[in-house]
Amino acid sequence: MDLTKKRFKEEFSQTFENMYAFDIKNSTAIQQYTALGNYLRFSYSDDWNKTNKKYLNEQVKQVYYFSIEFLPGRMLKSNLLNLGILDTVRDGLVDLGLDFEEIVKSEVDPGLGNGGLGRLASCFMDSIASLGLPGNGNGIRYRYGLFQQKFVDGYQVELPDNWLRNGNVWEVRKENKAVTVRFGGQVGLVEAANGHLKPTYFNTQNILAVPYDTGMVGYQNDVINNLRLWSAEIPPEEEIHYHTIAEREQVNQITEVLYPDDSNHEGQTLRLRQEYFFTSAGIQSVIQYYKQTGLSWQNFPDKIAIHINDTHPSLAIPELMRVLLDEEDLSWEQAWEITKKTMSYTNHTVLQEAMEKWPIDMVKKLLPRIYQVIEEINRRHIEKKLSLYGSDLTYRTAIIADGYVKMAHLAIVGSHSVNGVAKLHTEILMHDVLNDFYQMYPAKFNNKTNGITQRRWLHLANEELTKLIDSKIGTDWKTNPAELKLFKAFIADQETLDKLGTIKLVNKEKFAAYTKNEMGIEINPEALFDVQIKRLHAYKRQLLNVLHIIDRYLKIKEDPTLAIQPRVFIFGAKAAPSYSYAKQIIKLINALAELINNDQEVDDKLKIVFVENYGVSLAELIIPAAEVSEQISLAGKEASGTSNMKLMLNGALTIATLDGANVEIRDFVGEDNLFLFGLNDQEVQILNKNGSYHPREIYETNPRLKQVLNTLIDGTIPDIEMEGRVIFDSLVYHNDEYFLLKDFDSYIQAQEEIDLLYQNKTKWNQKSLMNIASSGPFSADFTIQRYAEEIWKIDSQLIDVHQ
Ligand code: 26Y
Repeated sequence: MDLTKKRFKEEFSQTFENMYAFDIKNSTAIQQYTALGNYLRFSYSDDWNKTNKKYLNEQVKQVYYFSIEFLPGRMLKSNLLNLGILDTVRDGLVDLGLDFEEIVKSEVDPGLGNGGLGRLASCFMDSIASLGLPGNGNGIRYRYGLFQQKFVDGYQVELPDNWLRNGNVWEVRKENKAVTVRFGGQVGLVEAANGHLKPTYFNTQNILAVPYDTGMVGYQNDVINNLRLWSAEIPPEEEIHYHTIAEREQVNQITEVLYPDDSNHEGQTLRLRQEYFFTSAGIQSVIQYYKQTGLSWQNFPDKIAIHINDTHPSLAIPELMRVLLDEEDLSWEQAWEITKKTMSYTNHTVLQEAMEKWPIDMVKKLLPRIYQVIEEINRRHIEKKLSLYGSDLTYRTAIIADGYVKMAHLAIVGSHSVNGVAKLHTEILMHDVLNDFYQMYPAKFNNKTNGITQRRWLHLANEELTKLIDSKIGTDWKTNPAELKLFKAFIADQETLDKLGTIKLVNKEKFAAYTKNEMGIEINPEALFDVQIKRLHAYKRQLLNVLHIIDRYLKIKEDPTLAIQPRVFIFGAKAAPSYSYAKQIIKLINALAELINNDQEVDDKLKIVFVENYGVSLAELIIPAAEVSEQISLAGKEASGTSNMKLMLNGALTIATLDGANVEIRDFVGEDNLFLFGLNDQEVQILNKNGSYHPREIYETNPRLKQVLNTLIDGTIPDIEMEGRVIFDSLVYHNDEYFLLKDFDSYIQAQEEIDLLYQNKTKWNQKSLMNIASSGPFSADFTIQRYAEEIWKIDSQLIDVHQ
């Protein structure tokens, strides 16, 4: 976007005065932010409109990314960067006497996701727009995002996240595009004009789905795609039927709050309502769009791709069938062909407890027509496969079984592509978790290793590192991240290595200022910063990290004069409110922090910082300051991980199990540049199969580990009587499901190697540089290119993208 500083200052000041009718000098940062956001939205609205029109007029194929979560983070800076006016605006604001960073901070972080899956969706939206690909997001506009986390006496307390309190400058409400979503009622057959009997719905509850659109600004390419989030309202003509506040509330509830759980499927009707609400609204809006093209239904899959992000939107399959059958009068065969060719599905988990399944009666009652369609999909699926695969295999793949509708089965049967999110994860899907389906549909399965947008996670989060890279290898890497590898040429350049060290130190100082001001914890920026940031889960093994910290603490206590590498252990993690074990681990970490941070003898040698309310904005502060990246999940459990990629990109060295995308990180950066430890996936499987794992024996025979574990129950760590006991028992007596005791020694050894290497700054910085330079392949731009070419079959609308 062309914008001079002079013009910006004039136009922005004018916008401010138009909005507020007073002088900008007397305004608050929030008002300045609001005016600036509005100003930017006005500035790109023309391109937004043009992008839309181009897609329609040229009838290009488009993808619709259906996701129940999007976690975009603050948008002001990223929009400025992508519009190409970050420096102009920043300078202009300084001239106006305003504080840019304060303005940035007044944007509330939209917490419309739990973690990895939602953040991935947002990285993908950035890449889709930046590559000039015709793509749209479809999701829910939650009135309240993921809860705000507070610690009270070390315990997690959840407060509502009223992210819309000050409004949302980026969204545009489009009541002209509202659609009706129907729940409940009955299905009857009524004779249609052509004499056929046609399913008709009676006594349904009709909900108005109102879209709020947000522009997804492409990186300096004039492309503005659309993210459409739906809000539930009472249709004005139905107001008369709502007599009590409780009845009205039931409607608002649908889009009131995000489910704060990413591991335990709960069979809650409200969640099913949410899922149908946004998929039905999305499908209807796609259909409305398609009708404008005037093309025949047979061409639908040539123009539309619909992607199902995990099973949450998999009702898109029967919903598209319903529309094609009941509203557009297609035959089952025609509708099914179109649906399968249109839909593709990504799986994000191997955890059984996170696999969605809905009680038959619930689906029948809430979505009677959809249930009929699913039944018929299932009947035909079984009928077709029975003779080919025999009854055992075939019935294991049934969509309706054991009283439930199995959403993953529906998603696989109803789409043409099924992908995992890292090489190892896809292997596990094919050969283990989804093997029955792999036998039936080998060609559907493919891998798409996750990626991250380097624009947010490097250009914006780490401007100094970006400048250093620019000064060494030029700026081509910004549009072709593969070029980052050119940075390897500086592996022996002392000046570059020193600069890397200085940049890291400055980022650590920034984080230290945060912990001091916001948490009252002083940390030494010269200490090694060791970071584990992700949702709290037993399988992610934050607890293994804790055992290592206790081991260090004991060492220091045994010999207070010990020369040990000072470390700061940084945690950021929310636990699902109903996940009590995870919450007990939070309490344990906080109690341990309390003990260690206040122990004079320990001093600077060891500190624990557990940041409250971890989210995208905190990640942007922590990641550039990180030196060690903890990716220590039990092998075979983490589908991919994406913080591993962000940390590597910012020069942290990874300590890892061979799990998720860590395997590919190892492949790209080389075994010498990260620290591997622990069981691999095969070994875990064997131990699980032959039942030969006895943690109690390890406890009894490993004196050091015994000492460490005993601190959980012997009063060493104050105020964790209950939690300490539960955690101790889970490890020692209840079979240590995630093999912490088994991996303990090897983890400690890897940590010792880290300490040792850190003594040699040059060598450390060399490995750091290798990590930065090897992270290009994890750019979401590449991931999205593969989705576009291999699954969605959509083309970039930029003329020079393939040059
Ligand atoms: C059904 C409900 C309980 C549910 C809600 C959210 C289940 C799962 C989720 C979210 C899952 C999620 O975030 N998975 C993560 O996806 C990332 C992106 O692919 C992966 O990197 C990460 O390994 C995986 O845990």
